[in-house]
Amino acid sequence: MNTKTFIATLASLLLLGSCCRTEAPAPFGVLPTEAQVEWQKMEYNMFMHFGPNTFSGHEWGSGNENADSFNPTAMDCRQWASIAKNAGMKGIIITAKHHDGFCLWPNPYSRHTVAQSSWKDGKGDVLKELSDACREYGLEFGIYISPWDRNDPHYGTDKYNDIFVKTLEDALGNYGPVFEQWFDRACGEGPNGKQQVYDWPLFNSTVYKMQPDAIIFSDYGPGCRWVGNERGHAGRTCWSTMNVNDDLTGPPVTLQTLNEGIKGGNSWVAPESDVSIRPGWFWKEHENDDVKSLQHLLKIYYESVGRNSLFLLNVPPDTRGLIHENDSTRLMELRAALDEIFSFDLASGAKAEAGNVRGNARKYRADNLLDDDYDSFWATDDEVRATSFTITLPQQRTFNRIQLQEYIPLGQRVSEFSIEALMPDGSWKPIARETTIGYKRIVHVPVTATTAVRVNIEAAEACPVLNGFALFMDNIYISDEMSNIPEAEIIPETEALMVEYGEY
Ligand code: FUL
Repeated sequence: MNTKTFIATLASLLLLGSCCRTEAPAPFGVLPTEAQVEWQKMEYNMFMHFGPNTFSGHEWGSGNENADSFNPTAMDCRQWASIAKNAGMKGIIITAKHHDGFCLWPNPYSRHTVAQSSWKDGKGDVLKELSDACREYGLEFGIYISPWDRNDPHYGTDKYNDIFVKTLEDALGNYGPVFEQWFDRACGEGPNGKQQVYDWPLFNSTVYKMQPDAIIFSDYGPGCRWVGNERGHAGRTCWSTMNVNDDLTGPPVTLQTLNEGIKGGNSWVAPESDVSIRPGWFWKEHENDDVKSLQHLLKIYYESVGRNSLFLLNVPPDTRGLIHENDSTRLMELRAALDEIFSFDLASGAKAEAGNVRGNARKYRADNLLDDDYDSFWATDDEVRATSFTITLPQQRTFNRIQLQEYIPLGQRVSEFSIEALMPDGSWKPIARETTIGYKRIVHVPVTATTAVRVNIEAAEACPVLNGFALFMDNIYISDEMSNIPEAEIIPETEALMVEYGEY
């Protein structure tokens, strides 16, 4: 071996040694559970409000409605599931019991259910039909069970909490896996004039006993949180963490905190953006022409999925028990638009280089940002919290969306970043400055033609760990200014009722 070869061999052995010795970045702060990571990867799900309100045109039923009023003439849960599947959604969450107390399954602990109606001679069971359809179409199945019950005579007393637990056990125990349990916090008075005091720790532990992997939605989680509005809009700054008490309830929280989360919060409760495709949550004949526009739905997609949140789109079945043609047509338009925008990554074939790579190890190099492996990531040395990576494209490419992803199994870290594009004269032009990234961040930038993009991580709570970078061109969504989209925070009828019942 001559001296040159000896030095080269020694250098590569040292390099190999340093790579193998490089420790993985330590997890930072509170972390998501494996179930929460899988839930976040679902991105886009269907919400369905269905029950006596579908037939009365009300948003909140009184609980006194005749059970026979629930009478879908042609209900077909396979139609719902096939539409959700074709729309690219991963799961369906249905109002198994809304505030009126009416149960879409024959709940033996209630006197206000499908079994008391003449629909299918009292033998119908929406949860059975829907959970079967979800299985058939490879979708996850979730349920909304409101603790408020305007029918149950025990509501307002301690006994009601035990009845509610039995209700939960029945719904969660008989229809296979439930990926999400949706809890609304609306709370009224019982026939005794007393407001119910909900036993949240008991309700949550019951859900986990029956469905250990279920994600529990409520304002505070513990699985995921409400985004703080009903227009599908997560904060431009959006942390997956928040402060939650040990008993998995409060403290009282503002709508802005729900929207943006809390940096360094003590619990991982990522936001879910629930929003209806129509003006109300339940079907109303007269709202037939009011299905949200493609532009509006795209805006919501960007402000939910593109801002570290899930997009839970409510599509209420009509009185036939079918998704109306207007809604399914719009869902397919949205699918086609998303496919057109996101099916080609304009960063394909690019090379990545970073100002710092953890331990100089191949395992953490910047190219990991560009592969399709969710679990391979770029990471820096522990002490490096601000640095850049540059993506060099194989040729000039034109785009207006930049997608970034943090590897959330190790926590959420980045609190400030900026993006620049290389200009023909060799200068770097700033095109974006934002705060958080989280599971997924889709940044809108002006239409940019360039051969290289530089992302500057300006500040992070711990060494940055990112697993995704992509570029897209959207020729469909016009712009926030031009799309002229109405901006009610909460569906007005619901908001009035929330205020009336002291929810906010
Ligand atoms: C709210 C409820 O009061 C509405 O009726 C609706 O179900 C919505 C999704 O949550 O808080």
